Amino acid sequence: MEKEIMDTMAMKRALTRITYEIIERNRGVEDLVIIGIKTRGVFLAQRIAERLKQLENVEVPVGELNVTAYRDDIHQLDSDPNLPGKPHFEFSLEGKKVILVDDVLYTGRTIRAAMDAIMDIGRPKRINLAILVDRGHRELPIRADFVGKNIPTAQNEKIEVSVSEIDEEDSVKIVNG
Ligand code: 3GP
Ligand code: 5GP
Ligand code: MG
Repeated sequence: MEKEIMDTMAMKRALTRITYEIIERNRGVEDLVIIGIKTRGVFLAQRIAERLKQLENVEVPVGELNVTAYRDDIHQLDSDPNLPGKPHFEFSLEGKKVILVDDVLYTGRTIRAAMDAIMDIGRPKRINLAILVDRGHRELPIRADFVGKNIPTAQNEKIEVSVSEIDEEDSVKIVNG
């Protein structure tokens, strides 16, 4: 059983609100960089950057982060020589205000890994977290600064996030079982 929680317009409004909140919290966009966590976090990060351009007429750098190598359960995976190592961005993180972007926040382990990866290559001034859906069940003391929607879930429920760049549509659904 699945139930749609957000459609195209709802996602659009949530991302627009988050963008305004980012501008307000930072009193502008100076020294901002946006880092999207693969896979869908990257498309959300790009959309926020597009809105920042529309609203503030500034191109904020966007980077992509694959946190696989920094996960705390990595030893459980087959050791893969093709695992990405330290991240690389086209821009420096030194002294920057980083906005980390992901689609779903759950245990918080992905964000811990992302912060580890970022600290490995630089010393940003600050890291904030923007999330489209917070589904609860945190296992670490991590919270989001900007939230599209809080969707309390049972452990056996999943949040299905679709983005038109790689899926057929923009939607957030709650899926049972
Ligand atoms: P994403 O990379 O676009 O975020 O983790 C790979 C994909 O599996 C994710 O896509 C996410 O949508 C989906 N997924 C669904 N439930 C889970 C979960 O509990 N943990 C993880 N890591 N991914 C999940
Ligand atoms: P965490 O590390 O906080 O447990 O999980 C966050 C990451 O796992 C996110 O990048 C997200 O892609 C994925 N994830 C965890 N639960 C879900 C879920 O219910 N739906 C989706 N789409 N992704 C999830
Ligand atoms: Mg994700």
